[in-house]
Amino acid sequence: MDSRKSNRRGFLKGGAALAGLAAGAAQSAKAQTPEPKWHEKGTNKEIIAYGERSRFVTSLRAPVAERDSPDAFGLMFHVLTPLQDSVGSITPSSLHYVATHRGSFVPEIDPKEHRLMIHGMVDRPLVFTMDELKRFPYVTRVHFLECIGNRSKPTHKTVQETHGMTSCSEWTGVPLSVLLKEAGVQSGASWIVAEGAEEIKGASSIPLGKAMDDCLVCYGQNGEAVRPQQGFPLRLIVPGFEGIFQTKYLRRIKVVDRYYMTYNDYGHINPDPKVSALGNQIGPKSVITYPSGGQKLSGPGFYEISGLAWSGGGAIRKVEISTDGGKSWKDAELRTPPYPMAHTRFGFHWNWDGKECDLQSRCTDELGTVQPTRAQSAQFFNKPLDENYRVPGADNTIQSWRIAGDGSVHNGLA
Ligand SMILES: Nc1nc2c(c(=O)[nH]1)N[C@H]1C(S)=C(S)[C@@H](COP(=O)(O)O)O[C@H]1N2
Ligand SMILES: [Mo]
Repeated sequence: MDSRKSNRRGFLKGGAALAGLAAGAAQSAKAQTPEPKWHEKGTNKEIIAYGERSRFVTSLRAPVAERDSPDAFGLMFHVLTPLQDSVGSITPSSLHYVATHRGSFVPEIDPKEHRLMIHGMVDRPLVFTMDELKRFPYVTRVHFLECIGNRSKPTHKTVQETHGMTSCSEWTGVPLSVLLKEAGVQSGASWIVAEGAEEIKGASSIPLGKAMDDCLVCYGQNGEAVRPQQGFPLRLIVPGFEGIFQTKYLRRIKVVDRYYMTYNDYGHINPDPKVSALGNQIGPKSVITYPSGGQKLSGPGFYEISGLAWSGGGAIRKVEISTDGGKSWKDAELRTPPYPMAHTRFGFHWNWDGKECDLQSRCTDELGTVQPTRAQSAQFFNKPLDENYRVPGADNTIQSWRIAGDGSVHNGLA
């Protein structure tokens, strides 16, 4: 049976309920919407010089549950994107998750003083100023980032807690391959080590093949300069690889002939280049953001299930939805262009009958890889789930949201 068709039928059935909800509006829109109050003219700097969102929109990032951020010493740790309020596929820069290690403060870097050095196994070691970098041909691409620590636990209540360490931006920068060709990579080179400017240096070893393929040296994010928390003035984007490779405050790239165990790589990467070339890729992964944990449905009737899907293996090809805890699946619709290694929004028309049920999403990427269940993932890593029901490796497993009879939504792991 064509599941799209059945989804469509569901939508039409739901039309009646929708019409009922909106009936009051038909009489006079003017009468129902009060006259707006106005911001004080000319006095509000935020409104004139740099736009602020409405004060009625209050969605915020939050620290991970176990750790205050900033802590008692004023140090900052991971903060999570409020995915439950997300629409479309781009994360507002202000709400991008932040992962900062060993509690580093956000470095304040003067772009006039910042330099990028490329050296090691190259014919011409080069040092670029920001102005020089901006003279190179650039590209703009949409890519997600995700921290390897992004994993769902039974104690997590909301999608911000279970999945908030992933975000998606439009990145602008120079292809790393262009800069490496300018420097002239010597034969025998097989890896690069990328280093950030701040105290812990955020260094990562990256296979040369990946560096020459699609990595970007970025100075732009969502139409403006990369934000300080995301690496201003320069950051490396390694599309589809786990977060730790996306070196912020990028100041140095060394071309080398072997893998280096840097601070950041410890425990993150397999020293065998063949294994690591695929082992560092994220996903495929997806999650329903509405309805999700902590939200409440107001009663039986039509709902639009909405969520995000992404994969380090390329573009998202398919997203399926189950409303019966994974027993049966129907195709969702992709609602944003499925760019490679980018968040892709999906939607699904659903009529809730008011009974308790489990909602799940499952995606497939362009390699044909299907998002696994927790049991399948444990089997893949050949290790049992731990006492917190966590998967042993990177967690790209299917997330379940339980809808209770009163419409409240709960983590299906709990
Ligand atoms: N220089 C530097 N780069 C870094 C890090 C860091 O601490 N310092 N953290 C890494 C980790 S673990 C992740 S998940 C991503 C997070 O990027 P974001 O903070 O922009 O979300 O940056 C990576 N790059
Ligand atoms: Mo991370």
